[in-house]
Amino acid sequence: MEKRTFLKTGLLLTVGAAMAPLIKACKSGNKAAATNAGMTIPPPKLRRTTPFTLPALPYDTGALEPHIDKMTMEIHHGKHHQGYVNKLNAAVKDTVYAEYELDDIIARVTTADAEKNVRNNAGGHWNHSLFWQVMAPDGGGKPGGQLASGINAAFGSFEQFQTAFSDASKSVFGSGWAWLCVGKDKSLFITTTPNQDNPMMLQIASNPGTPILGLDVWEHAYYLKHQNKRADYISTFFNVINWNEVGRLFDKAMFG
Ligand code: MN3
Repeated sequence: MEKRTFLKTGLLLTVGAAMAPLIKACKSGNKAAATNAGMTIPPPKLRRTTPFTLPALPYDTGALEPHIDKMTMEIHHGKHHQGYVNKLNAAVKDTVYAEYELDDIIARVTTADAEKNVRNNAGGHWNHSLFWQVMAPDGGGKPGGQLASGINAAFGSFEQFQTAFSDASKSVFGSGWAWLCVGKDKSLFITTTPNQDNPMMLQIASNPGTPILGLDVWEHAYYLKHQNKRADYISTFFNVINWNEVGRLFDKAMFG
């Protein structure tokens, strides 16, 4: 090979290798028409000009005692969730996602290795932002309104829903989430996702839908109080579910 040709080829290969993750991210990020179980990725709401920030808790860190302890809430919100926010800001830098809103990132992110940090930290930010809202100090009891009818229609009764949701939460192997979702056909269903994935990740989720309730079953969510007893944590979660908020999300997903 002539020296000049070699230098040129060598340079191209180097630039090519450096650009590959970015190009990959751009390609998948721009894939706008993909559908999953009838759900289509909506056009992006360009553009976001400020970094992601940690949303304030809608109650005091000790407000969910004795069901969820104050120290767990302090670490879970102040350290774990803050960590996802910080890492997400770093992960989207210089990618196609840099100016996307969180929902738009979630809908587009793929399983590509180059997007792993975006996937994990966008999911972490989205999932916890929902999680804090679907709990409340005066929570628990049973849902009312349209949601009560929806749950009865889908699961037979509230008690049957509670059993199914608890079983799904226990079934997550390792770290992940259990969800109550509204599907494209407007029916309620329960699903789980590993790690920080969620059902709005249309390029990833095996059962896509709009989550209206989510339960974090990572050990960091319960280990300080319940140690290895995930079942106790799942059972106590039902004492703090904010059914008013879950009902509002249900109505929004069902009726716009
Ligand atoms: Mn968590």
